[in-house]
Amino acid sequence: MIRWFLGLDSSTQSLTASLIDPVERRIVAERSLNFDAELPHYGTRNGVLRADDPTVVHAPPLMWAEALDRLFARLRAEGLDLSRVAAIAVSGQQHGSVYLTAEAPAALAGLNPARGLPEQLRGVLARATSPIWMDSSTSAECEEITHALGGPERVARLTGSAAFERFTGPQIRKFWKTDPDGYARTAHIALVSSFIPSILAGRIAPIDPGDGAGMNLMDIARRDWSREALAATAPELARRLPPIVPSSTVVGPITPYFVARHGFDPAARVLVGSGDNPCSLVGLGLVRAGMVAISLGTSDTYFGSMGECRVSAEGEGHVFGSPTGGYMSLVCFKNGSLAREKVRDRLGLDWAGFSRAIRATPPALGGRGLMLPWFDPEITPRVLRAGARYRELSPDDPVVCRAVVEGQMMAMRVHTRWMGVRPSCIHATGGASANAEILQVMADVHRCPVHRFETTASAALGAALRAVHGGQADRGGAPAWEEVVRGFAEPVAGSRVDPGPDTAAAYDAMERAWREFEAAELAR
Ligand code: XUL
Repeated sequence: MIRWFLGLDSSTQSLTASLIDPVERRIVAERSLNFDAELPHYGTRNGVLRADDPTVVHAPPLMWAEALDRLFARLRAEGLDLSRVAAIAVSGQQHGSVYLTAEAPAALAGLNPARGLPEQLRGVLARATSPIWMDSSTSAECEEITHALGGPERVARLTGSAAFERFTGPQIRKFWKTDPDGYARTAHIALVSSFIPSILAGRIAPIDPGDGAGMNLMDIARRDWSREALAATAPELARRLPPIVPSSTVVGPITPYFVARHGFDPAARVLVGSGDNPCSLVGLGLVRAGMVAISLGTSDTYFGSMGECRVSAEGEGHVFGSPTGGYMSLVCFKNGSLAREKVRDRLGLDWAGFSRAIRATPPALGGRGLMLPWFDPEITPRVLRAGARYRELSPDDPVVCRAVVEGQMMAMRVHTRWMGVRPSCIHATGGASANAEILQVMADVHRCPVHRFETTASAALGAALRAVHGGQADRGGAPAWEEVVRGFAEPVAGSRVDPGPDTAAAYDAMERAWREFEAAELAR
């Protein structure tokens, strides 16, 4: 009997399962459970609970737990035999934290299959709701931590990111400051990606360097807790955190609860969890240094695999541990689809017209005209005063279609240089990756081949592939990552776009002018 591997992605709005067969290299099933629709008694909207203060965004951890039972029951109802699952790995929305009392280990170890998870876990939560990545209520705590650690550059060099409101350390500090009794009741702090494996394995699970790096608490170079960062965050934090272990570590066999309730094999292994971005890295096949994905969505995200740990001196983007052993970067550009749509709408074009305008305009606009697409306040580089900037260019000229895409790609080229790796290939995903002209500009500006990826659940797939790798590593033979992802994380056939033969010089010249323009606009 061929064994299956299960990836679970506990994301903001849903829990997704990706069940794969590594021998025939096929996805056996991919199913999602939407929290709002299927667990309405938690009262979430888009998976979250909002407070009067718009910066406060939480979610109920019992909902994430109950979703496990629901999704497993549904897979079984479809006739999928879960006893075939050899190993399970979890992906979680990054940064979110769960606060557990000293009674949690006993409750997890003794889960009774005759009763549901929420009623058995409710009593061990030291905090009823979990702050998640959309919460931005910790600016004061970010400042305090930054000050204690010696400035933003120091925090970035130490932990892989400057202090960010959504990161777990600032959130823990806020909890300690605003609810010292709740903090005192907390014996264990979990991430979403360690809470789910804790339930599955029936014991407090460790944290991996992929999601540990999203806390402002981990020494990014050593991949272990930074005593200094812990001290700057909250008292006696070390004893509340589990160890950090490599992403391929097996936490233990699945707990008898899931064997009795859903028919899992008692020998099925549960791996340490990781963040959704590190899991997507694997799910998109970025298993070698220099491989990059660009996701063209509402915001554009550039994330890539790095061999060495390098951090941006300007605090641009984030560095997380990669589940494949090295590091990954993640840089977010706020003005993505939104900026492209603004240009298209102003010119009264549809997407076909937008593409025609790109084709009709020479690379780098023939050396005439530049644009910075900051329609909204920008994250990278940090721009608070919104408004697109034009040099020698009218916003009503159709060449702006090419200018906006080139401006976006040049911003990525310039603001990811700190990674010290020239991309060897780019995997393009997200809605706008269907546009051939945009992919050509991407290939030309970054000077490497671009492949299109059509993935809907790259984090769940990445987790399933981690389960294959970790499940086999545990048996003594760690397979090569290229071999693990082969046949699963593959680009759309025939989608390769190569850089044009004579575009390099034009974009090198453009880069010089563009850097000068951007510096001048940032200084204003
Ligand atoms: C990454 C981040 C988000 C969440 C979404 O830093 O905040 O991508 O991981 O799930």
